[in-house]
Amino acid sequence: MMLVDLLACAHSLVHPGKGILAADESTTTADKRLEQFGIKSSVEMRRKERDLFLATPDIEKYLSGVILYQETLTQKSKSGKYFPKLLWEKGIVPGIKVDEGTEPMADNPDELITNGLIGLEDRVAKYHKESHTGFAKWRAVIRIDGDRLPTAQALVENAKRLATYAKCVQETGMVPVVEPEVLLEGKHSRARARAVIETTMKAVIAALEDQSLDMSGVVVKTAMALSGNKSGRKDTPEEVAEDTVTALVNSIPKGLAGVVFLSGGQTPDQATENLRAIAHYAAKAGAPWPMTFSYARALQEEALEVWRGKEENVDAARDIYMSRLEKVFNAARGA
Ligand code: 5MM
Repeated sequence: MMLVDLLACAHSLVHPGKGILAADESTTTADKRLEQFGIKSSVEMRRKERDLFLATPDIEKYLSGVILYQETLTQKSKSGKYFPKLLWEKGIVPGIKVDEGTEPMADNPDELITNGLIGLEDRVAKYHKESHTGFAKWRAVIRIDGDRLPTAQALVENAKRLATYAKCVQETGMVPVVEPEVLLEGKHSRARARAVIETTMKAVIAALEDQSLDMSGVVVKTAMALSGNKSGRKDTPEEVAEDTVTALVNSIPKGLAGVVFLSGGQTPDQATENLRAIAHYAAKAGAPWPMTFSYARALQEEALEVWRGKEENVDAARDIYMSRLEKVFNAARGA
């Protein structure tokens, strides 16, 4: 893919209202999610789960891209087509998760560092060449604990790795989706989440600039600014919108291709209503880049609950999935 294609791909991913389905749960996470809904996991059951979400007719009305896990690249839909091909034929860009998960940091085991730089260049080139992926995602995980965490060391080291991966992906001709996730877990206030998102994003942008990335071909994936899930506080969508957009406007330069949100453990309704309020506030505040969704749980969990791994439930599960996609699509447009 030439640079011009890369930029076109970055812009198509954040096409107004359309968003990205994050179907890139690693095997361990995918198994945990299936088991949560009473589904016995196996390679074939994970393939059926991916088929449920990727082969639903008309998802291209709402989705610009889907992030896949490596196992899914070489699996086929019920129709006999490889999943990346199926998506391209629908006009949806297939992407790939290229990080290899997190481990505790050597100097501070309470914080996490993301692995996957070893052999990255070869893996990225292979995914692009053999599976025709158009973008690649790397997730760093940032924990909040009062004023103690995150440490500057965790922010700088994770930002450096995000920038190194992003450079490698861009040089291969794919769009990097750069995800520093600030976790919802904890007793912290929404103000603290906002400050940490802003500081984290500043560290990431500085690292990307150090690597001379073409920012117009970069998509950033972020959490929303929310009170911690053990804070006892429930934020209104307007509060979330103001703090989230302010943190991002203060840290992300004009010229970036776009910003996408993860759902991070919010209910599907919360993730929808908060996104709608963000779209309204962003328009009012004049945020300089498009913003949309890149949800995993908030798009899939209602359908998994209905599906429960059974063929006879596929149609009903797809109905509820399409209904959620439509709600989130409208919310992203502020409608
Ligand atoms: C934060 O997780 C990302 C978005 O998902 P939610 O909308 O559910 O928060 C998601 O893309 C995540 O990176 C993948 O599911 C991979 O997660 P694991 O834990 O398997 O690396």
